[in-house]
Amino acid sequence: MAFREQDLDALMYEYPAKVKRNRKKHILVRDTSQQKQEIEANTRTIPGIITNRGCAFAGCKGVVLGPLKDMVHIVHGPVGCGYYSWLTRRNKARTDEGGKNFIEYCVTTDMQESDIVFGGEKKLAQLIDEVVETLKPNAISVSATCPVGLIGDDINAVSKAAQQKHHIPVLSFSCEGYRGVSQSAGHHIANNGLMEHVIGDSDSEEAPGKYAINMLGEYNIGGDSWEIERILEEIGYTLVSVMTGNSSYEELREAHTAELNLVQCHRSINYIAEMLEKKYGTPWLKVNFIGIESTVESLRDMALYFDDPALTQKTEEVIARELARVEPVMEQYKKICNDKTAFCFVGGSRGHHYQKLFKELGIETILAGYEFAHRDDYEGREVIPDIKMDADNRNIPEIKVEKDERRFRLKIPPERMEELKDKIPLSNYPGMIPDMKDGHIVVDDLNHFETEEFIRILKPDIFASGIKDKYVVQKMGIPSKQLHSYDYSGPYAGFNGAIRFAKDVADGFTTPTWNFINPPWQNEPLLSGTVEEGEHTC
Ligand code: CFM
Repeated sequence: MAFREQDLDALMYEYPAKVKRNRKKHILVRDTSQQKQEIEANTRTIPGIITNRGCAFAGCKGVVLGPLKDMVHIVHGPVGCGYYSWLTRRNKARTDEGGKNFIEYCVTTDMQESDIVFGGEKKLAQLIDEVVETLKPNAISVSATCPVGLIGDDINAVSKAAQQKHHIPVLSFSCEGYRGVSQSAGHHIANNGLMEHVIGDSDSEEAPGKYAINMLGEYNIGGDSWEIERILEEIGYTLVSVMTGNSSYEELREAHTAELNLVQCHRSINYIAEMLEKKYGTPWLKVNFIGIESTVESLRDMALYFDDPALTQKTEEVIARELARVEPVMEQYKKICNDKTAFCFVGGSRGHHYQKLFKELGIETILAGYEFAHRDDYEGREVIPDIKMDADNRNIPEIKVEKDERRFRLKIPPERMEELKDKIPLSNYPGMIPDMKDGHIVVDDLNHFETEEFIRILKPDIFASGIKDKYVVQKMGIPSKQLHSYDYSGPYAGFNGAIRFAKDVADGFTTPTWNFINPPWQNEPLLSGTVEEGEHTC
């Protein structure tokens, strides 16, 4: 069914006028006849609306810092903030030979009422002492939760003193949950801290090998980066660091030596990508390793950047071998998935990245969106100068990064850079909207009410989102795929990941479970009543 802009009014029938006006700016129906379509994003969710978003603390400690395995990440706050950010994101990490791995630990100051009243700085300092003594990490992060900001504990001063006392880096992050409008603010805060205190903090001037790259915005959910690394290493790339999946403080210190930065998740890490370009002259390339075609395209873009016949040849050899292996398997699953439709609503990049993989299975994404992305993730980076700064954005400190006169080096000549920009997404991300088809819907910060209404009207065959809405939708009889945690499956990236995804999705359609589930409304109406004559009782 074709959905039109006018249909939105009917969909929002329950909303008060003010809410309706607000939400309409966050939803658009793709119309390619319009040169430019604008969407509102990265603004506050209206109180009372059930959003899927998280908080700034989640974005900083949970998303960007959490995967760094040789660090201990201290949660300064009530025990709940520590407990609920403990292993809830599937950023996997292996212990390297002789290396440190604290990923399974939950370390928190467990603030009590007396700490809230009298301050928690002493408790934090004691905890840092204990962590250094018992775990001996390579570095420590301290992340602030809401009450810490409210009572004014100076985590910077405590961390600095601890750093001097123990001679290991103790980094503090003022990422109180209420800063900004979502976890996106936390990404920015973490990016700033890593750039200021970690990246480039080593004496190395040379990369450890040929075709040296960093992989930014890849968090090894369900083992994704291991599959990407398998491919890149076979081709001959030297992976200096991954930010931050299965990575470490020690790896990140070397990141300035790379020749190119790949950006998988633009939303969570574009700040570091930009700062690395400014400080060291390292360009960044937007890649997407979700889906076979996207993986092939990204590998070819990388080869074009390095422009070395041996690398290009090896790239093509690996692509040809992998395609011959995985395409026949994908064909089998395609028979089950073909001609189906999907909703694809995930955090800040997967709502876009997974559309091509769905397409390879013959599944059309008819509604997509992000929980917390910004306008540039929807409309492309050229809108950045037009994005209005508001009070929430100003709440996140900007850091000033300047050219490192000693280490700055243009990795390729400016003319070649300009030439390449016409061919590959170098220092650019065109966003989700240009890839959507006419009549398809883009929704920012989709909420539970709208989820149910869009499902009622568009009846998708599969719903891709997260834990908060998965089971509600599954009880409607619609297969639901968690694209944050992958439903405990994965990897979904690269060639092997595409096959696993295809299998999981096909299993979702064919499981006999659906024969045993009858949603209540299929058997009986939700409400029934009779009209009888009689006295009013109210
Ligand atoms: Fe980037 Fe992510 Fe995402 Fe994200 Fe996230 Fe995640 Fe996500 Mo969940 S960093 S924006 S804050 S790709 S945890 S690994 S799946 S919402 S789409």
